Amino acid sequence: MDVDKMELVKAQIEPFLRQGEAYVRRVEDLVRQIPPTQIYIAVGAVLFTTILLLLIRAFKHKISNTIVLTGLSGGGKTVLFYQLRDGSSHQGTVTSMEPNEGLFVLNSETSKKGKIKAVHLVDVPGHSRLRPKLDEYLPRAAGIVFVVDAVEFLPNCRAASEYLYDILTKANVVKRKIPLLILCNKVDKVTAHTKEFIRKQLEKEIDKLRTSRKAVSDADISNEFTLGVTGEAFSFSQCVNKVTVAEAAGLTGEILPLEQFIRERVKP
Ligand SMILES: Nc1nc2c(ncn2[C@@H]2O[C@H](COP(=O)(O)OP(=O)(O)O)[C@@H](O)[C@H]2O)c(=O)[nH]1
Ligand SMILES: [Mg+2]
Repeated sequence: MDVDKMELVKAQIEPFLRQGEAYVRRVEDLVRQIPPTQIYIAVGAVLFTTILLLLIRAFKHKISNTIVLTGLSGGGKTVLFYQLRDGSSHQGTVTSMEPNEGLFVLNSETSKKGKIKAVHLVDVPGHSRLRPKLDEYLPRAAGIVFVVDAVEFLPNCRAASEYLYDILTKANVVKRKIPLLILCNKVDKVTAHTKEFIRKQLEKEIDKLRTSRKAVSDADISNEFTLGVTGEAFSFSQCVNKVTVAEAAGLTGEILPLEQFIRERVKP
């Protein structure tokens, strides 16, 4: 009985098999009619496209989505971090919990449709004991945000300039030309200095630092890169890195220039 069934199935399948064979033969005939060069070209084109697509994918993975948020303590980094992530400053509600790292979609973009890329935001405080953390994150940063307190600027100008100088002379920052945004924060206060004023003061201070640091590095050759053009007053436009200046108020949520900078560096 089983044998009979098998025969029946065979008989049913056979016409299909024969059709298949005929089809394969037809394709073979067709292929034989095509000149071999055309086949080589076609195969080449397919291979080339495949390799290209694979390369693009590999390259896309390499593109960093890390933004480093840094600056002297008290500038408003933690508040900015919360504004970017949650759209609120969490003032009074969160006290001890200090975020220093997160992977998230910017709050202002959560309602947007389409492809949105999450941003890896790292808050690296300016304490010298945390500088190794900076060395860890800077090499793979897509952008650096240097937060400056625009209200308490003058007393901190020297320290901020020194910190900025250190960042802008780091080998991996210069070589990779990582763009840097100087964010003058707390402009909601009437006593805040303007970004033009802050930029000029920082440039003046860095100009002074250049002379003193050069003397040091000439002695023990420790500094990685020099800043600016010798014999000319320092300005950020001389930097290999693109340096821009913007204003913000993390506390009141005026952070559009910051979001634009991040989005420009971390493309979906
Ligand atoms: N007026 C004003 N105060 C701010 C602003 N951003 C932060 N602050 C205040 O500045 C202080 C330091 O902020 P924080 O985010 O902890 O600075 P961080 O040390 O850089 O992380 C806090 O008391 C904040 O409330 C702002 O945009 N405007
Ligand atoms: Mg903080």
